[in-house]
Amino acid sequence: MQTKLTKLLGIRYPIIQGGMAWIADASLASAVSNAGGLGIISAMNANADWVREEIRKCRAMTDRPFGVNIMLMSPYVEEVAKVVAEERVPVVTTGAGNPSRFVKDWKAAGIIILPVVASTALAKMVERAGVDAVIAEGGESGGHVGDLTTMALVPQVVDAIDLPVVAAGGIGDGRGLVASLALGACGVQMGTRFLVAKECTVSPEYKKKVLAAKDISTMVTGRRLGHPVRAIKTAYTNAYAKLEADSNYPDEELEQFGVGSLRKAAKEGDAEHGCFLAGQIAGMVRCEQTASEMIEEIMAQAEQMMEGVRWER
Ligand code: TUI
Repeated sequence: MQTKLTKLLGIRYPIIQGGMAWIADASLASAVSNAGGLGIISAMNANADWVREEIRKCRAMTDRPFGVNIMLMSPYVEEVAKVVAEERVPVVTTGAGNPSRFVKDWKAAGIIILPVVASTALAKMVERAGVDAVIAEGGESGGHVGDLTTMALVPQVVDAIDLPVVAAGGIGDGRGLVASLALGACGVQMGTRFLVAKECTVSPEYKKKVLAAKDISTMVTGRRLGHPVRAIKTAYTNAYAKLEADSNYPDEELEQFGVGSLRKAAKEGDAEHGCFLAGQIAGMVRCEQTASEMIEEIMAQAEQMMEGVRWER
């Protein structure tokens, strides 16, 4: 399936793997790229040395294009922004902020830039800054979420800018891919489904929680501090929600309550103190598969549905 996205990135299938903090490393990224999608290394809150090492590991495991996701709230964002330019990473995606100030340096290094946006306002700003495409992510996604749903956001972003738009949030199979194309997107980004890829090095407990999830198993916490995140409901998210609703509980202590929770879930599988970020499609994720099996299954389902249907893509 050729689309504006496969042509822009030089990949076989219009599927980008989401940049999941503490999870998306060179192992998962290279597997997705080798399977014909675009694998992404998450720079999360890691420093420049860690990011450089993962980039080099990924290059050793694939000769296909791959990307790095830069979380713009990271304390190391400036040094990581330099590393991706020095290493001439093929693609950079960004999250949780406005990446406009980095665009000039990244374009000078030949990098294809795809910011994640949660509004038409940011989509227009990054278009003016000179990015190549945008990823419009609805609040069905896991992790840091915006207010709009994918169904409402994607067509409005498509209408607002002249760049290719990738849909994200709530997409986990071929039906979601075809629906995204119908909304005017040229491809999808998926995170939650890839959590249970065989090549995903996340803790076994994390995979178990995703596989056991049903439709209503996720919730959003963190609105009070301005950083809403969607995660699987656990004792930890329930405790967080209680503290968040308690106006006598200070913001600083709430902030402290969240520190380290992503790492504890991803690396240690700590069910009590870990925050297991996942999107609303967790309930559709049924089995562990290789990244290649997932992508081939999604594409076969999408191609079958597309038979007889031809939209611009
Ligand atoms: O960024 C994500 N997902 C994430 S980041 C993350 S790590 C984290 N840890 C603690 C607190 C918060 C985050 C886990 N998951 N997705 C991309 C995304 N970006 N979703 C929404 C946005 C977004 C929201 C507002 C992007 C820009 C924006 O505008 C801000 C501005 O400066 O205009």
